Amino acid sequence: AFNLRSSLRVKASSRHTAGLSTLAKAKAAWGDRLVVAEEVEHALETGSSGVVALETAIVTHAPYVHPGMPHPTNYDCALSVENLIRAQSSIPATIALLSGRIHIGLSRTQLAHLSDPAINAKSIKLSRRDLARGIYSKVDAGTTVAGTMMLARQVGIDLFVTGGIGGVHRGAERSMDISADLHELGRTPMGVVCAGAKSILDLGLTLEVLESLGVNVTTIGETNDFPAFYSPKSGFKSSFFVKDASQAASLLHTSLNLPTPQAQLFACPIPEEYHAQGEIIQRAVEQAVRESVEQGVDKKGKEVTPWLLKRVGELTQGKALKSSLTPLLNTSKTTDLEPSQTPLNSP
Ligand code: PSU
Ligand code: MN
Repeated sequence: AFNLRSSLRVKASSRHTAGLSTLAKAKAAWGDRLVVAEEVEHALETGSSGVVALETAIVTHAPYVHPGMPHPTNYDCALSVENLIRAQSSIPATIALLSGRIHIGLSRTQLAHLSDPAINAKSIKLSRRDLARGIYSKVDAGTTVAGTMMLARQVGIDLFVTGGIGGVHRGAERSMDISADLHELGRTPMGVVCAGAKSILDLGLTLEVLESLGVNVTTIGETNDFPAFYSPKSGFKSSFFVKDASQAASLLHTSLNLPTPQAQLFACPIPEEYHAQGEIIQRAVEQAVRESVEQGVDKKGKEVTPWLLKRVGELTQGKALKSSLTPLLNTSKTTDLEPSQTPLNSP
């Protein structure tokens, strides 16, 4: 979470607007379909603090998304992330659909509602394509990276923090299963901070598609190693690296002030001390993927991910869940940023 501090944020947003703020325009455009929490509205309108968007698909889709957080871990984790952001004097804006209305910033009661297994069993996983039907059917929905970015951008939020982004699935050359997250990164100008991509994906192809879509990938660290969520290195390289969060903020500031729509994707490797544990889990992921191919499960479309996650859970006796919280919590700590005046290093 880079707190793109007041002046910086206001400057970046005012470029998009003449007279009316982005938020005021969004309110006019969306009417009562849009509900913005008071503290989020205050921060956006006054620039008193940075605002950081958060997704909720990992809250509502506990059994199907990776890391597969069961109740009440989903609620606790979402709240911990919000608290980490507050600790860096930014305002968290957790985004979801509640009864078909877009909410930017959730109360604890709303977050608890969304985390409840009885409720989230009926919730939809909302990506860009799902917005109209979600509003029309007045459902509750957890937003994916794509869904969250799209809605955050509407109200003028410049920064979004998550664990792992979606990407290109293994075997996508046949299945065409490529997450809408990648396309959203190619069309929505904001900073997205992650710990890598979902561990079950094909990372090489994911980076290729990001390049095709015009998305720069920046590692925050000493090298341009692209992290693999559970471990600091994936064997693949990012297109750029910066040494700390303040350089990242400067790059983001530059990007937001260009008249081009792409997001800047930042990858925060997990700290070295989690590496060993991460290796064990990544090996279980590889084994589960191999078994899915042997058993023909890999051809079953939407069933593949839940199957793989269940198998990884069995193979690691539940350790995967605990470890998967680390990268998410870590990205949420990489944060309060004064923009740096020092020049960016080039890889
Ligand atoms: N990262 C993970 N696990 C997940 C997700 C991300 O490690 O489950 C969620 C995010 O909400 C992401 C979504 O945006 O999965 C992508 O889903 P799909 O591949 O269906 O686009
Ligand atoms: Mn998909």
